[in-house]
Amino acid sequence: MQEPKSGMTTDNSGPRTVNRREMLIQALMAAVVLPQAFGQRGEWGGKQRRTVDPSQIPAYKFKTLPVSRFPEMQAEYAKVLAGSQFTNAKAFRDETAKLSFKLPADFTGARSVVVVAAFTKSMYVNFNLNGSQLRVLVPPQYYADDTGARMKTIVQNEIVKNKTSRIVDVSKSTPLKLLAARSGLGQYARNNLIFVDGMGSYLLLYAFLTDYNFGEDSWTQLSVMNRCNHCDRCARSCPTSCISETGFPITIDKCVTLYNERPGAFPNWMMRSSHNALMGCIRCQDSCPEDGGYSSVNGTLEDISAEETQQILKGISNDVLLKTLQRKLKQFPGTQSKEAFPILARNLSVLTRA
Ligand code: B12
Ligand code: SF4
Ligand code: SF4
Repeated sequence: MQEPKSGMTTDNSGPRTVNRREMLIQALMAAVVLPQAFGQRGEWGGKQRRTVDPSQIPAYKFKTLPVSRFPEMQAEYAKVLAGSQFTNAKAFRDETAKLSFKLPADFTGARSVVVVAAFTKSMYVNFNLNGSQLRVLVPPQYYADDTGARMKTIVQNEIVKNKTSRIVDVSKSTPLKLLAARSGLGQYARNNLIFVDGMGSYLLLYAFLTDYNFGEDSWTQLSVMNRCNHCDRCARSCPTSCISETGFPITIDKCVTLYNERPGAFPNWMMRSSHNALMGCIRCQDSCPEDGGYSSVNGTLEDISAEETQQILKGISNDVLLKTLQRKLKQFPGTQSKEAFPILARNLSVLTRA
């Protein structure tokens, strides 16, 4: 009988090739299941940062709640916002004023809400500047993600599993983190984000109302992710010190994202070195041990040419440039209109002078 060649195994169903990809996946899988000792406060117990096999990360996870839970969540959300813990900054109040747990007037027959967490990786983009490349991060949420675009269809076909139930996307009008925490889909953490088992915090949340009755209620008490009780890495990594080492929630007034998502000059107190992404900020996620592995799963967008980079930095937009950038940057918010373009110009410019 012929001996199996190196790199091949035999079983009852005949020879099976273990290719380089499978060997790599096996090695990565072993790394995933290695226990992550997390000893001293705020430090990695082990020497190695966790690696994750991207093919093992679920595309999405979901939970459902009956809409009879809406009044409780509405009262809870309104009470928190009326308290003194949260900023009165106009940008924050404008955003949160749009959010509630109220049924839309044209869908009072909704029975359940489906809350979905979709794993969403960060992207990088290369700008060509002065003969070299500047590699810039585009965090989840600032580019059009394929799974996000298909989410309503996924909910209809894979979660509700019938074509007759009505599904309405209420992601833009619902307080998503509280919904995710109350449904048991995820937990709040010190950095004020929601973490979901198997995807860390590298996720986007979505909510859909449906007239389908799931007949279950996964109502969950609010709790903080256990690891946060003996860790403060996000607090130490936040460039503007918005995260408390001792309490919750964050000081939103200081959050880089509050300023770089919108037009206008950055506050004088914000150091140039605080900026680390084309929009938003990634520090409280990429420093978190619970996000270890997920933060390394990323992709790359199409390069921005030297000429396009120059045009952006000069702040002069035209229809052709906007169209090209919308395609290359996958609908990045600063490419959506001539009015939004100065946000892209400002955000890139502060990174080039860092
Ligand atoms: C307004 C907003 C912002 C504001 C304010 C952020 C904030 N922390 O509220 C700004 C512009 C700063 C922002 C920044 C970011 N955002 Co934002 N943002 C939103 C938005 C529109 C509303 C959030 C909201 O309701 N805030 C109001 C407060 C009151 O809500 P809350 O934090 O849930 O408050 C609860 C807790 O604080 C809790 N609480 C208070 N004290 C305590 C104490 C304990 C012990 C416990 C357990 C709970 C608790 O009670 C409150 C409710 O009852 C949502 C989208 C949506 N539709 O919900 C996205 C959303 C929250 N953002 C998101 C993201 C990704 C970000 C950024 C990471 C983007 C980036 N890369 O920069 C940063 C992260 C900043 C941070 N560390 O929080 C994701 C979060 C995904 C996740 N994993 O959780 C969301 C859900 C968007 C989405 N579609 O997925 N964001
Ligand atoms: S770094 Fe992660 S685990 Fe540590 S306190 Fe912050 S959110 Fe919690
Ligand atoms: S997004 Fe950046 S600035 Fe805002 S809390 Fe997180 S680390 Fe701090």
